[in-house]
Amino acid sequence: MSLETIVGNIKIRNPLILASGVLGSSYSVLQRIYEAGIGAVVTKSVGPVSREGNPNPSIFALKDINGAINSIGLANPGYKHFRDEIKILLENNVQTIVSIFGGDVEEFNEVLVGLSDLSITAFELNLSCPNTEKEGMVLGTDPQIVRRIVENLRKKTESPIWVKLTPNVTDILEIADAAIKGGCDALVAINTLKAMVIDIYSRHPILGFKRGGLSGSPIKPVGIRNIFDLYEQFGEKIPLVGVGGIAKWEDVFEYILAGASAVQIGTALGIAHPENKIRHIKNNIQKFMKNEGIEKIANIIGGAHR
Ligand code: RRO
Repeated sequence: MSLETIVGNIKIRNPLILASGVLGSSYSVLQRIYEAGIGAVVTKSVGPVSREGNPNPSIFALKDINGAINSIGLANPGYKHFRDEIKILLENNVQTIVSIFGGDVEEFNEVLVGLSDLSITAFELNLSCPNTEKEGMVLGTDPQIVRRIVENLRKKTESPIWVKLTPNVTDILEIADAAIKGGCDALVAINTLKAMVIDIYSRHPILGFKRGGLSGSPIKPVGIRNIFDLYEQFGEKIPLVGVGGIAKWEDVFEYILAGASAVQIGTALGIAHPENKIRHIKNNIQKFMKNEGIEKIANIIGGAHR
């Protein structure tokens, strides 16, 4: 029995990947979680220059429903300052997927080219951040722009290119099709859903940026539906990475059966000692596979369609 999975041409030792943005971008934290047994890590999204992000509070926990609303606002050190952290991770054999963003084709280009000498495991294009005025999500909602960005970057790197999609569109399949035509190697679905919270006593929005993105358990069925639809439309033409509300080992199988080759875990790892949760999920995945007679992950990808 093996937990190994393949996304495009990358072998990952198990289907669990740390989602972007949850544990920051310092190499020591990412390395620790990798050593605890996660299959790969995705960094916080980095752009062309450093950004402070949106005013506090920028995260609000929805404790009763295991969710969160964030409006971090792409806070990041800029790719030039982030290079050294990525280098250390790669030197220590941590499978590192670098999430990048830009405001237009040229900015995406600058970031990718500025990091492309590092033999990065994969780039994840963040075309789906809900928390800025102009960038990110606007790009990711226009199929022509998506195709142009992917097509352009495809020529600039040997590393695989994954595209992270927003669910905040009428037709995610149209955007996915554009990314595939642009030449991406995998699709990642989904980013957070547009959301908001208001304090009834102060009568003001709680987040500093007012609006935010919803993550965690409440969005799991939305993620499953999107992966199911993407798999039904594109089948084995493009590998899918499922993300949204994964907190338990059962959620991992649900995403795989919908069509994901691997999954990313985000909000559920934003806790003290996330290593313990990784170990717990992994052990239970192993147990379930043994009990169900599942030899390898590939045998059940998309199983809910058969
Ligand atoms: O930084 C953020 O506010 C953020 C990003 Br880049 C993203 O892709 N998704 C999200 O919910 N927040």
